[in-house]
Amino acid sequence: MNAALHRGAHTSVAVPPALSGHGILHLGLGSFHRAHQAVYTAAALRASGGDWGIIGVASRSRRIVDALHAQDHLYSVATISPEGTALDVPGVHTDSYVAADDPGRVVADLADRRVRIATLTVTENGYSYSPSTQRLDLTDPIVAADLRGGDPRSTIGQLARGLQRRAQAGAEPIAILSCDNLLSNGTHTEKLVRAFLQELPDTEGADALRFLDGAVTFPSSMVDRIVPATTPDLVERVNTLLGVRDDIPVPAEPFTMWAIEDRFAGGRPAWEAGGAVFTDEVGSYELLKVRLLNGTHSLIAYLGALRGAATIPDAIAQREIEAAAAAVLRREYEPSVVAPAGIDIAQYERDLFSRWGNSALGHRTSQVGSDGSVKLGQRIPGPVAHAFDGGEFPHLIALTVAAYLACIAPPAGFDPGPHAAAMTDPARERLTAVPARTGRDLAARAIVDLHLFGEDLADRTVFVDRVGDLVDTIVQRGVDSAIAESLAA
Ligand code: CS2
Repeated sequence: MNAALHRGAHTSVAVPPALSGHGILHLGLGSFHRAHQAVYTAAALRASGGDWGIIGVASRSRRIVDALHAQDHLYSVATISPEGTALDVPGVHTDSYVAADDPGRVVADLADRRVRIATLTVTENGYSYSPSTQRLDLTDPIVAADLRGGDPRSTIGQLARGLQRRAQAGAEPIAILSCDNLLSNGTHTEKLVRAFLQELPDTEGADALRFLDGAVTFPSSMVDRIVPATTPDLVERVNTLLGVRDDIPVPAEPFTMWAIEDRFAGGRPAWEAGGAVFTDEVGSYELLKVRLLNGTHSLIAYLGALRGAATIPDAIAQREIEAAAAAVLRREYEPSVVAPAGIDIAQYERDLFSRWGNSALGHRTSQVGSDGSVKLGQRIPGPVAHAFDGGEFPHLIALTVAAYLACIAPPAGFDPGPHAAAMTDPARERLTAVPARTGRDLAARAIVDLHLFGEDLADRTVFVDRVGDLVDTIVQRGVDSAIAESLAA
């Protein structure tokens, strides 16, 4: 058995940068963070140094934290393409812990003057946002408990309580940087943190709100890199290449992108050394990515699962799915965006097809299809409104929603297959609680009653009905009929 990865180990891959202090607190210690922000931070530290080591916080799971402690906080990122696998060891984490095991520590770390940036990858589902009220979800029992006091457990509660403590402890400037696939993710996070503070009694919230006005920034950012879950096979492959044991390598594609607003109240690492773009056009980057990449990705995942494909590359290799993906991308998503300066949309789209087709990566349809109730709310309402405003009907986006419903809340007697069954979704129970008699019932329950995708979509009856009819087509005549009908419409 190989020795475990540690700072003195001799490996054939790059030596991790020297660390001097922890300027960053990261919430959400999953694979994406470890293959994205950590890699950019390693490049920044290698190029210009600085005390920008990262304390990583996992919300509940001990697995990554235990392994990081056992491995000197080192792990490898395996960049995988059909041409081969390249390894890097970012080595930028100074410490890590599980928030649930150490409940007061997130608040204390956010008040620590050495921490000047808090980054977040807590997923679309981690913001305690209610799409129906379009504000902080005060009906969420965790948020309600965080508002009453004690150690906060929701991300927004942790940020608000941490900033409150920081305001009392010297009010040192700090930036809160969301790295999740949400539109205007900085503004969104700020709005939710402020909403939390506004709910507190005057004497409690007012100081923190004044601190936010003067010394806290919430830059928006667009993050992009396809990072599938780690498999036992990858662990074995990496260990052979590395020559020492790493229990938690992260697989990732070669493509990577980060566009960030340059508003860091407490300074920042030189992330541009890793290729990050600092720009005032983050909004355009976000729309481009969340619609063209993520929106089309959802379609590929749901159609793929329904046609028996375990992975995204297997799905996109099927002629019917490739045709549907090309149509939703070019006819329905592309017209709703304006490319940021310097981005050639035709090239961007060609790259998307080769990224989805990266068969060496094995990204699972069940992974991309999970949490659709929160992901689709970011991806589809804007392009649907755009299509209707232009007198067009977004048939393939309707198909995306129908395929999502057929996977997550399959009508009685319909078996969407094992890949759909493996998708997790916070709305699964609410969607299936009342058995739907028809596709239209199911679509109305999701879009109108539960407001899964916001107010605007709930009011578009023709869209809701079309989604329902496509669910019936999938159930009665099969997914291929639904694809053919949508392409021909
Ligand atoms: C995917 C994203 O799971 C999903 O919904 O669309 O995780 C996608 O792989 C990343 O956003 C790529 O940057």
